[in-house]
Amino acid sequence: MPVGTAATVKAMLPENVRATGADILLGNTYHLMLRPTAERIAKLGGLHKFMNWDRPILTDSGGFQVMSLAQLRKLTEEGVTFKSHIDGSRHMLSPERSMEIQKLLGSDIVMCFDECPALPADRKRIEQSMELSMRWAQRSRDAFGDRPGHALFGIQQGGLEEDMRARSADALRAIEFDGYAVGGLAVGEGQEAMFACLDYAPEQLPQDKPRYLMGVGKPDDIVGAVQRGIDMFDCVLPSRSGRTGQAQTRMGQVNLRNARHADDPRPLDPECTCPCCTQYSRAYLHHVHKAQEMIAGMLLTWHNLHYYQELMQGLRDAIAERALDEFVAVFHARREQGDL
Ligand code: PRF
Ligand code: ZN
Repeated sequence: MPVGTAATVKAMLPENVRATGADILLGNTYHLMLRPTAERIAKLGGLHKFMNWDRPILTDSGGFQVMSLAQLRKLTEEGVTFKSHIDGSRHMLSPERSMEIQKLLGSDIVMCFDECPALPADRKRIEQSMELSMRWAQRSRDAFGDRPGHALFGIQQGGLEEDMRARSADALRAIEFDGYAVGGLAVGEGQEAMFACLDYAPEQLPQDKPRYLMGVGKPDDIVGAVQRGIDMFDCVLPSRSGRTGQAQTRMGQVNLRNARHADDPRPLDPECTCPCCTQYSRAYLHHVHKAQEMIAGMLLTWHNLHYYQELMQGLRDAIAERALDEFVAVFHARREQGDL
């Protein structure tokens, strides 16, 4: 899922996002409740109409963004109060309020309201946080109610502790959700620790429902997580890094800011069929990035989203053909070969 935090995938028209192959976008409760507010979006006909995206939208529930962006946070059993990072105004989020906001937005896939503890944290802190998130998961389920055509996903927590991940999974399975997220990872623990957790976490969740790893990741993170059973991802990387001159390619990451591209007439990735790679040179991308022209972010975001969508399609095809290991071997070999 490309990330459309503030009702836009930055630097891209919705029809262009669709042209990269995206079927679904992620939106954010936290940002939209502060500006322009969920009530205003509801009055204007909902988020799909507001942002001109008529396909599915998954919304994150806000707790994770409060913890990373808001000021003066106060966490209680009821929920969290905080000051907006935009204008300092006071707000409250709880499972009930998060469900209400996601309903006002018209979200197709609603995420439970959870708490994601910053790592490293001791076992006691992880346990208390996970138990709070599971009580909030039940309250989210109760507040969400029965909404045909809309899905509610639970979010597993439990840090890097296998037993707590298992307890969290059991609590979520007992409540019953339409899909299950693995939360609390990619928060600074590193790929090795994340993969060690993903060696057991997806198996603890139902095999016949989507399993979603929140906020991941770099291409090799995604490939490793798919090998371990994950079905869905969201990440700002393709759009955010595009705006800082970084491109993901089959050969690995390319930094267009680097002076070695200044006279290079070749496309960014000769095998890529996106407008950036078929119509522009590395020299041009280097120039417009250096000159801070808006087209730099537009072209690199387009390419990066195209790359990620093609990677995911490749993974799906490989799984269908029972050839995932071969696909992954080629993926790593080409990256080790490097940028030619
Ligand atoms: N919970 C929620 N959103 C998230 C996370 C989480 O744990 C993460 C962790 N990588 C990203 N986004 N609700
Ligand atoms: Zn391209």
